[in-house]
Amino acid sequence: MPEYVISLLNIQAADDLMADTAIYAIMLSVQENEIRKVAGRFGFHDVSGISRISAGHINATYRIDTAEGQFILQRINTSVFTEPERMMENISIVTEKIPELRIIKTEDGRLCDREEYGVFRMYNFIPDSVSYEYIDSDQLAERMGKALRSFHTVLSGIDASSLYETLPHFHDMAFRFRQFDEALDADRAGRKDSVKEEIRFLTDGKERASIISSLYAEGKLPGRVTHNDTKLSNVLFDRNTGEYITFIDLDTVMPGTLLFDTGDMIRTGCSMAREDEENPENVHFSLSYFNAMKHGYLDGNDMLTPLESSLFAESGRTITFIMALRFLTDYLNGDVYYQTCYSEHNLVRARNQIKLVKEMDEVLGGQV
Ligand code: ADP
Ligand code: GN1
Ligand code: MG
Repeated sequence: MPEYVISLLNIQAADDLMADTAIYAIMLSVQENEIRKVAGRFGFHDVSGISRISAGHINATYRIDTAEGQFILQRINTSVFTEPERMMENISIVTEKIPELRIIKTEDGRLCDREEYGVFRMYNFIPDSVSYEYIDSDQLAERMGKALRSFHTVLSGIDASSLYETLPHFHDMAFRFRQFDEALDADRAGRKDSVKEEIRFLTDGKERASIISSLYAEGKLPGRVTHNDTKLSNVLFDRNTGEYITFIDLDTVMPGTLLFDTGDMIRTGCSMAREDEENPENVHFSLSYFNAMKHGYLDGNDMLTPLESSLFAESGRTITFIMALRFLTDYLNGDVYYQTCYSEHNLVRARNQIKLVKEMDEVLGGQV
């Protein structure tokens, strides 16, 4: 499994990883200086190491090494999260229930730091932990299912009305189709003509893909506290024992349906390759992982209504579909939302999601 750590204090190591070292080196000197100042405002004036963790499409994440130990410092993407202080209030409510993950406040007691370089927050660094980009055994798939069941049990102790809706309409299919249609109309990057097949697949699939989102909007699926970004790489496991530690990336915790979370778990945990695998031949949906995950999540789970349980498989299809739609929308818009490393990155991601939806239909068709 790949590691996503680049030391900012070791340009030689970065050299192996970055295509354009000259530009990266300039970026490094600015960032290192910024990070030291920000860390100071959290009370850490003796930073001995800074490493960029490159997993994640939205925020910028660093591990900082200090005399008091290691910490996670994140620059929050304020184009996406426009009210970071309110988002941090949500996270504060949730982390009260998660002893493994603590917010480190600024020296003057704030949940995040808003200064000249942006908005930053800090957490304890969870040592000996690992997150995966894809699963390689039934055992891990079952563990992932159990992990989400236990996380949902923890969230069920929180009153949904106490949370701010950080990103309204996040999984609202009608809203995502409106964004898609706007991107098609504008065709800002001039890419529309090159992705006709993908556009057709998504357009034709609108009705079925909207089932869960419509049931939720109609109040037929209960509103609960949900994570909304339960992809595999947002879960930390113990590097030595493989045991689940905690979900991280709590930015999108807000009211939703549990099916948004089971869906993203299935999307990422039953794919046999990374989300951005460049060889489509390697992208497959694993029925075996799906069954293991399903046992892990559903066995002994008394939270779900019969309707929720019956839509478990459909949730995977729905969230995989919505991600195809969102990646393709961003591709059409010229890659303005997700971090990308090359010009076709969002297209590769979108195509992989489409392939997974097609394979789900082949192997799970009857489970809906
Ligand atoms: P993003 O919002 O950009 O996805 P994440 O919060 O998911 O950022 O963090 C990115 C990566 O950083 C994670 O996949 C994980 O590897 C690592 N990470 C984040 N928080 C912690 C933590 N508290 N302890 C250890 N590693 C962490
Ligand atoms: C983003 O932050 P990250 O990388 O965990 C996105 C999710 C997508 C995911 C796809 C706020 O999550 O919705 O499912 O990428 N987060 C936001 O990998 O848009
Ligand atoms: Mg993440």
